[in-house]
Formats: sequence, structure tokens, C-alpha cells
Amino acid sequence: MIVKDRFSRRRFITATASMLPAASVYASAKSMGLVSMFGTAQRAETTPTTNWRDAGVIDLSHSPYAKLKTVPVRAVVIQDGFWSQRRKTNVASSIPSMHDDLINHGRMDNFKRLAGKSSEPQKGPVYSDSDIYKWTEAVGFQLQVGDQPELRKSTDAMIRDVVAIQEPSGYLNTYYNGDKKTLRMQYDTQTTGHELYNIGHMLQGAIAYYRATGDRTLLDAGIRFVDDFLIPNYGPGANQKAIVSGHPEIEMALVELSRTTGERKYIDLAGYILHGDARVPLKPQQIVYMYCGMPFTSRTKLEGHAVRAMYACCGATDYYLETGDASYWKTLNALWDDLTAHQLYVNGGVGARAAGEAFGDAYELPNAQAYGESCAAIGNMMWNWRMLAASGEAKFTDVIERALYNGINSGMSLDGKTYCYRNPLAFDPAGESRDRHLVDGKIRNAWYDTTCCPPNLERTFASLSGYFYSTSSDGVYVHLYDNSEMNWNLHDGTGLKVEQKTNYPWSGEVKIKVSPATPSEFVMYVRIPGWSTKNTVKVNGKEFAGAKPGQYLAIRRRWSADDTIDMQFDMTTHLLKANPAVTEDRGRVAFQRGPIVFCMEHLDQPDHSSGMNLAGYTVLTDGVTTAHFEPTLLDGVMVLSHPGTISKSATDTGLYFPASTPEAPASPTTVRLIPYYAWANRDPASMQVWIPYKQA
Ligand code: FUB
Ligand code: ZN
Repeated sequence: MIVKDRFSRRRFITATASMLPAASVYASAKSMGLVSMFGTAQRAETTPTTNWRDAGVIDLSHSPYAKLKTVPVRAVVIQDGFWSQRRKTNVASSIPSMHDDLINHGRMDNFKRLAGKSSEPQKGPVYSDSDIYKWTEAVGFQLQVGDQPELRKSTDAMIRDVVAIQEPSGYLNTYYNGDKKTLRMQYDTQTTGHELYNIGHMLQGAIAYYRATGDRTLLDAGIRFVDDFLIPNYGPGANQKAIVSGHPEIEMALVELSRTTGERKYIDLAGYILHGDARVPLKPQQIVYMYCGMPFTSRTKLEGHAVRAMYACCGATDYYLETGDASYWKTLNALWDDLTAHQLYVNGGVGARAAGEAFGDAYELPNAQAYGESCAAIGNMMWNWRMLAASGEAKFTDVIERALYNGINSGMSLDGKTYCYRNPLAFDPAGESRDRHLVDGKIRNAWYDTTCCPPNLERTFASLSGYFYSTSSDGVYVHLYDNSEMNWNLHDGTGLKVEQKTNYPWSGEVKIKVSPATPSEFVMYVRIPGWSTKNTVKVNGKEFAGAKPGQYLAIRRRWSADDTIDMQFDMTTHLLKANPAVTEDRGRVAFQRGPIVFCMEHLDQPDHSSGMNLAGYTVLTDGVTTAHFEPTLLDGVMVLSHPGTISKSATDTGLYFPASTPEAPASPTTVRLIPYYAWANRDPASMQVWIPYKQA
């Protein structure tokens, strides 16, 4: 049943409510399925909303089960330091070049054609509309930190072209038109067609843009889709058609829509979708792959398509943050344990298998074959951000940091113009035939027809300042470290400035200045990273005890202007081993210094011209790693040097030979490592994160 009337059902109910007795309105609502969906006629239950300028990356201001509240993206200015270059490049290069790529690949023509403004055919896959919406979200976050009139003008024009094709029913999608119109929201389409995935991204883009500008044009179109098209026709009611999200995304968007509008019904709808509706005929493998279609709370492990699973976990955590449903929290923690015990790459990436872009079995973490899609690492960070908000526990921030500095940061080239779709942990440019994401042996490309990752990276970097801090009922949490200034307030309204001075992640020294508008007692929760084994923390020059790796250190006192916290984290380079069940990492180590995971690129090795490939290198675990900063290399990176050996090239032995054959002597060498995020920014070269070792 699809509503075709020009007069929407929402407006019908609103209009008739003033004319009819309550019982008649209830009967009208019941006939539309609203009663069965929500238990009572559409509830007028609303929660207070936040001023659009004051909402964070997600708005947890009124979320009853959020221990931590988000701080607006605009309240934190990231100054010159590690992230500033990336963020400048994002706005100067990535967002504009992606705009041109989206236009050149027909993503806006898809909308214009339906408005009679283009004669180009439909281009791109079923999820192409989401490319525009994710890019709009990146723009929205960017405009939250400062107006850019030209960018605003061109985005406004795109938004006008998008909303122009919304049908009177509220439906909006460029793909399911013409001879495909009859396929709309069919069960087969729901599983593969991404209609609700597109709308989820539209809502997220619309909300970010609204929080930047106060402009509701796109937001109102998203609301019309949900209120006029979706809710009246789809849901659990006997006269409604069931929903399966196909690619989770709509769930978290609906919860954010509820936070933005104060309308409870969107949370209920998210809950219904997360629960799954048994009326949709699904095969067991679809339920695994799509990570939806059965009660979320019945999940026991991460499996199926990695981005789908991560987005489902985001939606489920959002649902928990609003409802406090304990069965969700239990499931989410079990899944998180599965993530960190079995599925997480050392670079914070997830999703081992190219086939189905999927999670593998426990400990199935291949290196060269790793899929590690940029979107999956971003989904991982977004999920952990929500888990952190629910709990205040630093173990979630450790995962955010691991993903952000490594498996996400690697996704965008240093010049911001090309992107990794996959983020493998070993690479051989000669492997092109095996990898559909390589073009001319290059893993970074400006455009993919499935271009989900580039705008996802752009929205992440544009919103980064919103991840630095949270507030709680008793103070402020400091999650991430970089030169920055926050101007926000405590929950009691006291203005608060927090300034950071640091050379993190290259150095472990962080100086924080805390300046409340008036002297106040509260807690500064400073994060002690899990990798930092020895730590010192001083408050106004005096040692403050109790810092433990992987925890927030609570510093409660009466703070007054210019109070200081000085922290020194332990930047010893760690050689990590993996659980022996990770077969590809057996006999190998990875290097991590601070939050940065390192890798070898062949072209950095002193002997790289001698014809040996990376497989010939070994590091000596009793050797001492030295770190030195190279300001002109790869935009300025710390380079590690570690004693090792290099053996004969592979061609010097046969494929197989008796184990009793004496090993050919290996020559001493120094292995040079660069940060993993910076790999593949020069000529194509072999790369490896996990390196064979010899233990003394
Ligand atoms: O299906 C939409 C997006 O395309 C997914 O999230 C990515 O994994 C890619 O397949
Ligand atoms: Zn992607």
C-alpha cells in the first residue's frame, strides 16, 4: 500500500484532529496502521530538543542513557598540529574534488533528469543517491566550524535539486523510477535496493547541514519521506507492509532524527527495524550478510557484511542510549568482546574477507587479502563513539584511536585526492589481477563507481573536532589529544575553556590549560591511552597519582582560570605479537609507537634496489628501535629504524626443499618503518605491517 494522495496522511491527521472527536481521530489512525505500530495512536510524546547550533556529531543532550554528552563540532577548534593538515586538505582538496567527481559521474544528473533538467540516463549503482548525501554531511560538518559562502551556495543548489524530485507521497529515490517504479519497497528491493540506506544518509546529511546553517530544506524532505511515505505504509501493522533495512543505516539516522525533532516515534520505528519482521521472507544467509532481519538482541557474533554489521551496531547503541533496553546493552557488549578478541585488525580495520566484504571466522585476519574497507573502519569508530557515550569507559576510546589514526587515516591520500577502498596490511602492486579495487597497480584512486568510502572519510575528518571531548554530570572528558581549544560549558552552565598544547602523536607530552569562567568544582577526566604503560600526570606542577593505562584519570578539584594539567605518556615503541590462531601473523611482529601503527614500504629499505622483496626481511626482537622525525617525508612523519637481516631473494631457492638444508646466511640490515596511514603515497611499492622476527 503506497500513499498516492497529494494530501499527506500526517497532514490529514493533523488537520482532522481539530475537527473530529478524539475517538474518530483514533479510528482514522488505526485504519492507517499507526495504532498497531506504536500501541496507541501516534503519540504526541516528545523530548526537549537542542538548539541546532549546540548539537554534537550526534546529539546526546537529552539521551537518558548517555553517561557522556557530546560537545558541538564548532565548540572545538583544532589548531596547527597532527590533524590540522589533514583537515585543511579535506576542505581545500577532498570536498571540492569529490564534488566535481560526483557531478562528472552523473550523481546530480540522476536527480535533475527526474525534474526535466537533464537528459542523461541514470548512472551508478542503487546507492548512488547516498554519495550526494554523505558528501552533504561532510559539508555540513565543515560549515559547522566556519562559514564558506561559495560551498554553502553550491550545496544549497544541490539540495534544491534533490528535494525538487520528492514525490507527493514523500518518496524520494532516483533509481526506482520508470520501469523500475513497480519494484519500490518490494521485499527483494528492500534487501538489495538500498532505498532506506539512501534515506538514512539523507537524514544524516540533512541533520549535519541543519546544525550548520539552521536550513531545514533537506531535513524537512527527509521527514516527509518518513512521516508521509514510510510510517503510514510500512511497519508491524496487519495493514502495513513489513520493513527490512537491507543495509543497516536507517536505524541510527532515525534515532538522530528523533533527537533532532523530539519525536519519539522515530525511535520506535528504529526499534521495530532492529527487531526485524518475520513477515519478510529471508534466507538464513541473507540474515547473516545483511546483519538485519532478526532481533538484534539475538546476535552473538559479528558476521556478514562488515559495514552493514558496524552500522547495525551503531543503530542498536543509539537505540540503547534512548531506551536503556538492557538486552541491547548485553548484546552490544558481547559483540564488542567478539570484535576485540577475534576480529579487529591492528590498524583498527574490520572485515577480513573480500567475498561479501565480510567478517571472517574468529582470528581470520589475513594481511594482503584483508578487505578492511574504509567505511567499515569508520563504522567501527562510530560504534565505539556510541559505546563510549553509554559507558564512559576508555577501552572504547582506545578502539576509536586505533581506527582513526591508522585504518581510517590510511583511507585518504596525503594530498586528499585519492582514496583507499581496501586497507590491507600487506601489499604487492603486482597483485592487480586479484583486486578489483586496484587501477594500474594503485590502491588509491580518485573515484570508484561504488564511491561510498571517499565521502565517508570526508565527513569523518570534517566532524573530528566533535570527538575530542564529552561532558558528564560531574565534569569533562578529554578523549583525543592535539593542539586545540574548546569553548563550551559544564552542565550547570559554567563556561569552560580547555586548551591543549602537544606534539601528539609524535610526542607523549600533553599540556592542558583548564579555564572555567568562574572557579568551580568539577572533574577533568583525562584519558590515559591503553598503549601507554608508564605515565605521569601533574596538576599545577604537582604530581597527581592514579593514572592507569586504558582508563580515564579523574581529577576532581576546584578549578580556576589557567589551572594546568601536564601529562607525559610513554612513547616506547612496542613490538606486538598476534594470537597464534592468527595464522598469517605467526612468527611476525608489528610495530606501534603511541597510537601509530607502522609498516615497511619497500622503497624505504636501504637495500630496496638489490632485488630482494619484503619477504626477505627479518627484525631482531632484542634490537633497539630508534625514532626520528623526518619533516620533509610524507608531510612530516616519525620514521622508525630497527636492526634486522635480509636474506637471499626468493628466486635463489626452489619452491620446496628439505628442511635439513642449511639456511643461507642473512646479511645484517636496518629495517625502516613509516606510519601505516602514510603508505602508498609514492610510487607503488610492496608494504607489510607484520614482519618476520628472530628472537634472541
Ligand atoms: O552497499 C553500500 C556500500 O557499498 C557498502 O556499505 C559498501 O561496503 C559498498 O559495498
Ligand atoms: Zn566504503
